[in-house]
Amino acid sequence: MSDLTLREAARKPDGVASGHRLCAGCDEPIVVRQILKATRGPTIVTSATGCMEVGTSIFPYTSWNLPWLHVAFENAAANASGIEAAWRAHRRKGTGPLAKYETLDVIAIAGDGGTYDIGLQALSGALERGHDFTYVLLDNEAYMNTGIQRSGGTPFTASTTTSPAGRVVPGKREWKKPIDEIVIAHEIPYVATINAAWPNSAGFPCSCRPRCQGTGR
Ligand SMILES: Cc1ncc(C[n+]2csc(CCOP(=O)(O)OP(=O)(O)O)c2C)c(N)n1
Ligand code: SF4
Ligand SMILES: [Mg+2]
Repeated sequence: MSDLTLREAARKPDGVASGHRLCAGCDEPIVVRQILKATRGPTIVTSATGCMEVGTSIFPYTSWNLPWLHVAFENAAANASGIEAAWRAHRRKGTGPLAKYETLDVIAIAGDGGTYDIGLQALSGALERGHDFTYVLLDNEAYMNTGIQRSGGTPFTASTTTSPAGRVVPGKREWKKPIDEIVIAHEIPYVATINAAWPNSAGFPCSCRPRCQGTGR
């Protein structure tokens, strides 16, 4: 269970403002808001491209009420690693803009295309090195914002523009990649699947962080 009650969460400011350009009814900004409510702060977010990114950062506007970095499609986890390593170096040397922060919540956000496929190498490296950040996979099961192409996260037989279902082929011919098992195999302290319908489940991955830090990973 999260230490954060719904009442406390409701009183905290939103990390993502309304007025973004994601589809009406999209749950991605809801989930991200819930996760950001559970951070201790200060918080830095870095996003690979995807619906959540392009829908919140159309120039000259931004929906982000906290430091937020765009990063290339393949390296959200590498960027988060670098931010966390920079903070540790600043703390160690006692100098630099991050030196004054006793805690820093670093959040990397990427879609299924940016995680199951193109960002997997950066994610695996970051997990293996044991960087202290929270990685949020927003799994809508296809490359959605570029026109619904199939990804490694698209389920078996799903019809997409690059795996169209027809009389001969029933849709995607491959199974959904077991990303949770791949991540768990790196022996990191905490992995969870979350759902916008259960706000405390979204808050938990971040509010458990102080306890996870004791593991040294
Ligand atoms: C290296 C690279 N290849 C392709 C693109 C084009 N591109 C931008 S977003 C995107 C799809 C992202 O899919 P996913 O990660 O699942 O996020 P979603 O749009 O579904 O939220 C693609 C192919 C890019 N920006 N960079
Ligand atoms: S296509 Fe993208 S913005 Fe629209 S509902 Fe799906 S995830 Fe949200
Ligand atoms: Mg996707």
